[in-house]
Amino acid sequence: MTPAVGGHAMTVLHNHRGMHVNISKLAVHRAVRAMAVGTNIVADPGFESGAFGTWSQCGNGNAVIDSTTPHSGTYDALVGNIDTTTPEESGLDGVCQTVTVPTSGQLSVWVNEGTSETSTSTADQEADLLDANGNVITTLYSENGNTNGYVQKAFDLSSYAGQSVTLFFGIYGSGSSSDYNFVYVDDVSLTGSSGSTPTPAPSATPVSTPTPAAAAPCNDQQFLNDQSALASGSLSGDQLEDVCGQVTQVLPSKTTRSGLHGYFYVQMPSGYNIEIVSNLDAMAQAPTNQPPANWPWVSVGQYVYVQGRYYYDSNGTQGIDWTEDDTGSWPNVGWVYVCDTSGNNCQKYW
Ligand SMILES: [Ca+2]
Repeated sequence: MTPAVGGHAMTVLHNHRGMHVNISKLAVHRAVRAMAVGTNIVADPGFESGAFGTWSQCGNGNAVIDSTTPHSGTYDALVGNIDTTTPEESGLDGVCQTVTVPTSGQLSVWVNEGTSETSTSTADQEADLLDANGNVITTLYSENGNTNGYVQKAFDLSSYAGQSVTLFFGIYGSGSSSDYNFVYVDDVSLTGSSGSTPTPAPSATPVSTPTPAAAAPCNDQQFLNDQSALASGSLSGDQLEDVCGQVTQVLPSKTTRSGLHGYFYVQMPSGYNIEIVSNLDAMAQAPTNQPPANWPWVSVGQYVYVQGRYYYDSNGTQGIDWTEDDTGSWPNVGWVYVCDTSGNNCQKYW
C-alpha cells in the first residue's frame, strides 16, 4: 500500500486531487436538445460497438474495451489493473463521452469493481462530470469497491439540464506495484423525463488520433479553497496540491541550507500568483525525467502542471515546494510538467 498522505483527514485529501483531463479530441456525441420520454441519449451505451470511437479513453489512456466480463451483450469497458501482475496505474484513467444533459436527466451505470486499496485518499473507483476543459464539475461517487459482480449506480443530473458535460467512469490509482484497482463499466443510460420532438443525434465523429493523456492532475480551485482556509485558520498544516497555469515570473536560482533551488510563479484563476520552489539538487538525482542541468528550465508564458507541498506560514510567506520524486519528511512525490503556452507538448521533471 502506498501510505496514506500525512495522516490528514480523508475527506480533505480526496478533494486534493481534482483533475484536468484533456478532452479536446474526444469524439463528441451531440445529444439532442429535446428528448422523448425515456430515450437513452448515451451513444453505444453498452460498448457493443466493440471499440472506442463514441466512447474515448481519457486520463492515462489505458482503458480497454473488454469482452471477458460484460454486464450484458458481448462487451464492456475495463479500467485499471485486475491483479498485481501489472502495477496499479498512477492517477486518473477512464472512459469518457460528452453529452448534453436532458431535462430531469437520470444517469445510470453498471459497475463491477475490485481493489486492494482501502483509502480513497490514495486510490478509488469514481465517476465524474467534466467540463469542456476536462475539469471536474462534480464527483458522482468515489469508493474502494469490491462488488463481486455488477452493481447499478444511479445519479440525478437534473441540476445540469441543458449543459454539455463529459461523463467520466474510471479509477484513480496510487501507482503501487503491490496493489490493484479496477472497474468494469457497462450499460450506461442517461434519460430525460420530458421533451418535445426528438431530434436524431448525428453520428459520432471518429477519433483519428488517440486522446492525449492528461499531463497531470490539476485542481486550482482546491488550492484556492485551501489557501482561504489556511488564511482563516480553519485549516492547518502542509497540503498536497495539484495546480496548473501560466508562468508569470521566473527568478534566479538560490542556494539555501537544503540545497540549490529554482523559483517561479504560476497564475491561478483568481489572478493570484503562487510561488513554486523546486529543489534543483533533488530533481537532478531523479532516476528519470531529470530537468535540464541549467536553471531556468521554465520561462514566462509557458503552461505548467505542478504537484507539491503547499506550505502557508503567512500571507506573505507561502509556496509550493517538494516538486521532486523523493519522499522523506514529506511523504508525497511531486513534479513539474513544463508545457508550451497552450498546455501541450509537456515535459515532466521531478
Ligand atoms: Ca455490454
